[in-house]
Amino acid sequence: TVCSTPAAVDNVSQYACQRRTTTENHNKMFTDALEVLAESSEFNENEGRCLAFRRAASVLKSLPSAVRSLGATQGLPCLGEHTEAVIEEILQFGRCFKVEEIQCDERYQALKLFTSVFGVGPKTAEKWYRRGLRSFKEILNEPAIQLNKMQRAGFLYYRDISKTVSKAEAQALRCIIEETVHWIMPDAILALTGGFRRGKEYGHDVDFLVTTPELGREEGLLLHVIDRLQDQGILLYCEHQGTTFDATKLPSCNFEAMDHFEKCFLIVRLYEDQVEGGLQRNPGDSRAWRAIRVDLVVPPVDRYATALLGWTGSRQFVRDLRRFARKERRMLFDNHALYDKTKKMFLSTTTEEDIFVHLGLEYVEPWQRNA
Ligand code: DCP
Ligand code: MG
Repeated sequence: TVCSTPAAVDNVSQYACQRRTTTENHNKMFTDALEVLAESSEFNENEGRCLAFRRAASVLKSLPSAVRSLGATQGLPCLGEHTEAVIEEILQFGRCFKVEEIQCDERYQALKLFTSVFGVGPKTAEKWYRRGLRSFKEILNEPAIQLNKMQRAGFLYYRDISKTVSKAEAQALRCIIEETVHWIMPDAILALTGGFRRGKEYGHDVDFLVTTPELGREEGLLLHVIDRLQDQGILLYCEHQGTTFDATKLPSCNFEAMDHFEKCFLIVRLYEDQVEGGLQRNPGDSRAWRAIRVDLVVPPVDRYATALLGWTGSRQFVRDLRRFARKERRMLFDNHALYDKTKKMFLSTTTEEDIFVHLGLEYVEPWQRNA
């Protein structure tokens, strides 16, 4: 498909929450390149540039067809001169010199490798790089390096958790978590969120929201769920964080800040024979399994809608929802609440639709939020 008529790209909003972006990306060639540039900017602590490249990539993802000429990008928002140059180069040569240079860069390679470990962020990766470390072997053999519990698990299960998780594996996990949650509390509410709720075929982890129909009954539920998973022998790693949620606090302006709901970051054992289409093994064989990263988040039920919207993502979609709320509506939105600065009051949100209505936005389905 060719996108050459300027009319085809007319009226694309600068806000991802006013665009519909399915998992079908017609401009992967460009967005992959921009993602490398964004990541490299992130490693260089240039947040402005990083965000600019991510916004540009997000706009291209929303287009109904492939960009075939620079003219086709006329009138699109968020495409700066750097992005235009990248698009032009790829159109002309099929590749971008700057991107290839970054991919060959020793520092970029090391930071990318290190941050692919569960529990290792850009700061730790940078520290290791500065020490002259370049490989996992060097890190693990360096006596002065003290890994925390999360990083130890990250290395221990690296092979499995760096592999993508399929939709079938996510469904199998959903069954396991559902059975466990409902065994404890039959009327508890469970939702698969993250990329799988957006219809993605693959993910890096599996995200769930858990709550109860009555406010307050969620207290203690997660610790109980963790105990049960432990009893089943499938819990390989667990970090539990208690709630620090404060209902009187205004929604945060800082997108990078973690929400305050009770949650746990897990690594769970999933047996192959629990996955539909998984390999059938001969009787007597030891059961084959893989490790998978799972997040369980427990908002109180009156915060379920904001939490669901926040955890469904994509990151870019939610980031722009928050920016739109602030800039266009004088409202503050985060995973906990929606607040109207003009009326000086919290707005009630029972469903995701309510949030879009309050913001004066057309409803965007989860599968259209792959910005
Ligand atoms: N999120 C959040 N707070 C966190 C972590 C994530 O609000 N501390 C949100 C942002 C994401 C969504 O939850 O849009 C899911 O996070 P993931 O990192 O799991 O991203 P995805 O599920 O979208 O992608 P992937 O397929 O990589 O798992
Ligand atoms: Mg996810």
